Amino acid sequence: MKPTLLMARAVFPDVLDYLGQYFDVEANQEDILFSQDALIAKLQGKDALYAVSSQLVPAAVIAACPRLQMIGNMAVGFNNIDLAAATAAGILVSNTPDVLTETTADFAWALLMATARRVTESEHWLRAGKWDRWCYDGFLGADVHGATLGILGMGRIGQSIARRSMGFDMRVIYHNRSRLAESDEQYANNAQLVSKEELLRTADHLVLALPYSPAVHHTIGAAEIAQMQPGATLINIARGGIVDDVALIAALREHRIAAAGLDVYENEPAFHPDFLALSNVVLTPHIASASAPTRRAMAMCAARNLVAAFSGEQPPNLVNPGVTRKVVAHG
Ligand code: 8YV
Repeated sequence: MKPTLLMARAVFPDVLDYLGQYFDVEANQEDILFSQDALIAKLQGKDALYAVSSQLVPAAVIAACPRLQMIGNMAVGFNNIDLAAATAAGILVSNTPDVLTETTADFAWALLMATARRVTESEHWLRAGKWDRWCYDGFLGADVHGATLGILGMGRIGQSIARRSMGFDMRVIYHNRSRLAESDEQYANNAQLVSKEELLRTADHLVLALPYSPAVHHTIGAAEIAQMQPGATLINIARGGIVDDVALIAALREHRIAAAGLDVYENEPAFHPDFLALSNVVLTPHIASASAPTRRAMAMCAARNLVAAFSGEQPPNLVNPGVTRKVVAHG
């Protein structure tokens, strides 16, 4: 008998076909969003869950689903899953690193450029029919070339963002839990480790690329924004909750920093409505990894992790390798 698998959301049909070779799959191609109760009900009798980062899997779900043996998350971030509870329950958890690094770094730059050079703001103005003459001071933005790029969270994605700054003759500073190896710093355009205070004070463009955990909740709040330069831009491609959105809205409204570019929000997709009234913020709906090839690669990566586990192998992207697995042999 094949193991049973619940799909939290819709996925590419060929990925579903692939999974169907190994699992008895309950698909969700209607893309219904499951409440916690619905998820618990659907997971009864299921061995595995194919999740995405918007599908929360808290301890209550894990406790209520004793048969669950693995969660394959189609995301590099896995803060949607209570990892400690999953690990204690013997549930394997995997993510999809690497395959999205370059695409996400590309998008950080798209957001940075659009924010610094006021691309979406000026387009909205043009589309509204307001363009009747050229003006010497129309939509003056910040320079990107020659500026100081600050990166908070210098993992794979942060390093790839930094590397791209070579073409813009930028100086790169970063703050991270630990210093990178010298070769990685060189790769990242000779990035230089600084304190968080120096990063905030010095960066012309500050990009957030750190993973979310409760320890970094509101790591950028009113006090941190107050330390930034008045002409600075803030880019968040990491996770909602790292920035205090209410504090950012107040700062943008009072032009305490020049602008922000956001792909992620607290409580998304129900983000703070006051962002909509601000012209100095570029807003995108959590699409940093959304290139066609990368989303396919992520979907297959999550699927392969699940297949590996139920074929008796170690999933390549296990995030809780210390887990005492309860995956039973399924042939
Ligand atoms: C995903 C992401 O699009 O991988 C992540 O952690 O945030 C995005 O790439 C999204 O989370 C899908 O689950």
